[in-house]
Amino acid sequence: MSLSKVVDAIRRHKRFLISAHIDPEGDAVGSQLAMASLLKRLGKKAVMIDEDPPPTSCMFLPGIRSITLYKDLKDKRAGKFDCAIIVDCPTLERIGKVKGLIGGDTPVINIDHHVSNDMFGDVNWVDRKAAATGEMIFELSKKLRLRLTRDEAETIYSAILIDTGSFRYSNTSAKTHMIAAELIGEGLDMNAIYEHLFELRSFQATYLLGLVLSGIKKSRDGKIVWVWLTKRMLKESGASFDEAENFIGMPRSVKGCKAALFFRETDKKGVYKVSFRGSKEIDVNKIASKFGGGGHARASGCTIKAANPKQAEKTVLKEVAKAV
Ligand SMILES: [Mn+2]
Repeated sequence: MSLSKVVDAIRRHKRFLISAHIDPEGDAVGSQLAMASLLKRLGKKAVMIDEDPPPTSCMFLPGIRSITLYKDLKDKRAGKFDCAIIVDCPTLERIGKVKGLIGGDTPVINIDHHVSNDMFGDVNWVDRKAAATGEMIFELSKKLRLRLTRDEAETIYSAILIDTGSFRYSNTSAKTHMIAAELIGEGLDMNAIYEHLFELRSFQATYLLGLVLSGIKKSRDGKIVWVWLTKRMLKESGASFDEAENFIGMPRSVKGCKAALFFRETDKKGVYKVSFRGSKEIDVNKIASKFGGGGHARASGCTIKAANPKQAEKTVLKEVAKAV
């Protein structure tokens, strides 16, 4: 039903803005690229604009350099597009400054799979069972009767790979595998994609991982395990923040860990970002929501303000301790 409405809205409009959440990862970026490509094949104009750059690990994706950063836009007026498509984003606020480009009467299409999605669109297609927004773009291509090109298949496959941790997380379904099989059938080099997304890491990022792990901590019962990424560590290693995107997998895989946390300092003093990963007994979306964040039941994030890192840690751990 919602999917048909998305198709109707796409057919009715001509100039599209496509955006995704700040600090985008593979699902956000891959879904955007596939979406833009499909629209162009329908004879539409599509411009991808994000506040933050794509992660380094995704720079191999076809078309990635056609994503424009908000800060590089010469014309920042609203209303240049007759429709906005927001992918992989739980709230409109999460697209950051790009929101300012959407005119008051511009219809917004919301395509997402986050449990915390607040149905911000004029057309909302939210499938909380989808492992990745990429799966939904795949379904959309079917509905549009467009056979995916190899490049589109690669971007969608990468989106799915990131959000399922390469088919390891519990959100992976039989449907996920069936979609993957069809995508692979378009001639993808699965091994190369896997290496780009999960294995290849710069020397600097590997050094950074060492610094981050040297500060690993756990609660007395071992059910909560967390790490910190500080600006000092970034400086010492020479790595960029986005290269640390998979680091949370380290505390997460500690035996007995029910909730893994990844804290990081931001450029703003007193502002900290926290990523959460939970086991199946713990809903980390609920924990992140208490701090104005959100995401999925097993993976979520939030931003908090605190006087110092110790205080930020204490505030968050208190809420996590209640849940475990
Ligand atoms: Mn996603």
